[in-house]
Amino acid sequence: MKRITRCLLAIAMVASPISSLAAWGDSVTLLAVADTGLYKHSAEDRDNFGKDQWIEIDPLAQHALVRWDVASLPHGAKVIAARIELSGFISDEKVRHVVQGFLVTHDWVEGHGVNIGHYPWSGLPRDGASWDTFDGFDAHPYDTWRTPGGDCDPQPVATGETRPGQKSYLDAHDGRLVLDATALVRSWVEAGRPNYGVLLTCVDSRFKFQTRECAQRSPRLIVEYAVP
Ligand SMILES: [Ca+2]
Repeated sequence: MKRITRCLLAIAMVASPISSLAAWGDSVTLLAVADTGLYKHSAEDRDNFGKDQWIEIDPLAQHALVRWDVASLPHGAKVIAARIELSGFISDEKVRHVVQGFLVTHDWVEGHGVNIGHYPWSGLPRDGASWDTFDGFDAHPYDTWRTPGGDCDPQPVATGETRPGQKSYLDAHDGRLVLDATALVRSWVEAGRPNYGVLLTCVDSRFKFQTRECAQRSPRLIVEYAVP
């Protein structure tokens, strides 16, 4: 008898509106269209690293900006789930790396700066976002963030962490660092917030990941959605 009840319940769920949404669900994988690191102490906080192949993040002085173009999602799409995937490097496998993402509230420019391995950094193109400015200090010295290190909402809308035992180098084979970004993407797609990308920080350690300049390991955004 219980078995029959369960069967009837299952049939009822399939016929429900929620299940029909899921049945029409689709997914899209987006590669980053812009990314850069924001580093405090980088030649008075103004150097840009928009063309670097790596970004390092930590809680105090290193942030990342990453943006994807979500315009390919159909008008009226409902976001079922979304996740960010990062190919990265763990400096200490015993440390749990927790990464948080915040909704960016001001537009920014990726720029063409590259870390040439000298410290303190200097002589780099300053034509894109830095710790201090959102569109390049050389051309627009007064276009500073309201909050140095990037303007964003105070509450995180994406969170992820490394798994215990995950190898130091995260790629397509060893897995990636995955952030649940459902709330973030809903903010853009359903709540109408402007898409200026996400600001990433590492909560209590350092985490380094590869940028879109490394095409095979570009930050990815996977969105599962339904069109009612
Ligand atoms: Ca970049």
